[in-house]
Amino acid sequence: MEKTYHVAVVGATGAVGAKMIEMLETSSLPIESVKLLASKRSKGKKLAFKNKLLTVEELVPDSFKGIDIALFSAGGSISKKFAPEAVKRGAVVVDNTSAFRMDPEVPLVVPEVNESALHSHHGIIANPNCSTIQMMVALDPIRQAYGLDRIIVSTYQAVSGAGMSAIKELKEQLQDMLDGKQPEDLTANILPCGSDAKHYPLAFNALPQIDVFSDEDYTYEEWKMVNETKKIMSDNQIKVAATCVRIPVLQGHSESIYIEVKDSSATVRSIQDLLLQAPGVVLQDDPSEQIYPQALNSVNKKETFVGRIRRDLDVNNGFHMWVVSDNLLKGAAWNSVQIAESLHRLGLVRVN
Ligand code: NAP
Ligand code: 12T
Repeated sequence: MEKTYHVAVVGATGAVGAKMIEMLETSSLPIESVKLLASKRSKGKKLAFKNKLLTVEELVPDSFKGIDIALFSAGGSISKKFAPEAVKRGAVVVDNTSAFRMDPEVPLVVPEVNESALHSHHGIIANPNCSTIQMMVALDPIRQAYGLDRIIVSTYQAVSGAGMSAIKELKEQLQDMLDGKQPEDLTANILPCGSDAKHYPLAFNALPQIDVFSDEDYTYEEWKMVNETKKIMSDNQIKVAATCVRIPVLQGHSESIYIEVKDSSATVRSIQDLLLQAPGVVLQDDPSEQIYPQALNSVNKKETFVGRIRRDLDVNNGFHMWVVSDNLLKGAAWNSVQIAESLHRLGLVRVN
């Protein structure tokens, strides 16, 4: 008889957790049961899974008794505290936070790119940052064919990446503006970053800060894109710089990406042909018909959309492109469930 799994979702009431539940409903994973975990605040709340109502339970260490797979998305401090508790009780953890991503013992996985890294797991697997994931899906086929020397990326990130409370804040600001409020009278308590000192309105705005500032005046979100790219592509030499910007979009991150490839035989046409075949990629690139990826069209899709591929006007091996994906799906919930499916297919749902 096929093994079936007891699955836990930690942070089930959040923006990512809600999508994890949806992704599990349609997953090929043989699921025996689903346990929904969140804070004490949500205890007793009921959420639907496959036409059944499940009751949200408060997260405690013993929540993981009998659990085979635990999907974490409740913030870094919760993962640091509870992921080891889950592993201790025999569960494999797929963690969506930045808590373990750069730990050399923890595989950082985008299944289309480095699924084989899963073989070395010791109980915890990290899901990369949303902005990194979609960039890896688009660029790895190009790296494999032509080599990648450098990446310069600017992101246009949706507010849902910052959670339910940020979504609510933006919606209220947008309504207030339409009702005639002046920008200086808007309420801002969360964005650009809940834990930072100052807050600014996002409505009808663009904020060049995601997460807190760090070394060299890059934000932590920008450093995540740099460091995670090197780890996933197993290349410490690759040059990467990022500028991460929050825009008043609800769902779907967009990225303007400039690359320099190593092999000078690459052309726009050959890159388009590669991406037509690439796993998880949909090419949407026909300027003559105004065809290009758009955040609105990426919502609730699992794929990464690529278009606007064109050569740089001055640098021989330089190319530009526009890359869009649903930050809550490929950027978070779908990539995590996809990792769980890979673990199952490879016989790696076990802790050692
Ligand atoms: P969110 O909408 O604010 O949801 C937070 C979730 O965490 C809620 O379910 C909340 O439960 C739960 N939680 C908070 N404190 C808790 C506690 N003390 N014990 C147990 N559960 C607790 O946030 P989100 O957007 O879903 O993101 C959640 C986390 O996922 C983020 O902090 C981030 O680390 C990660 N994330 C990763 C990516 C990525 O790039 N891969 C993208 C987005 C988010 P209550 O409802 O009970 O408060
Ligand atoms: N601050 O998982 O605010 O590292 O959009 C993902 C998204 C952190 C993360 C965001 C963030 C992460 C955001």
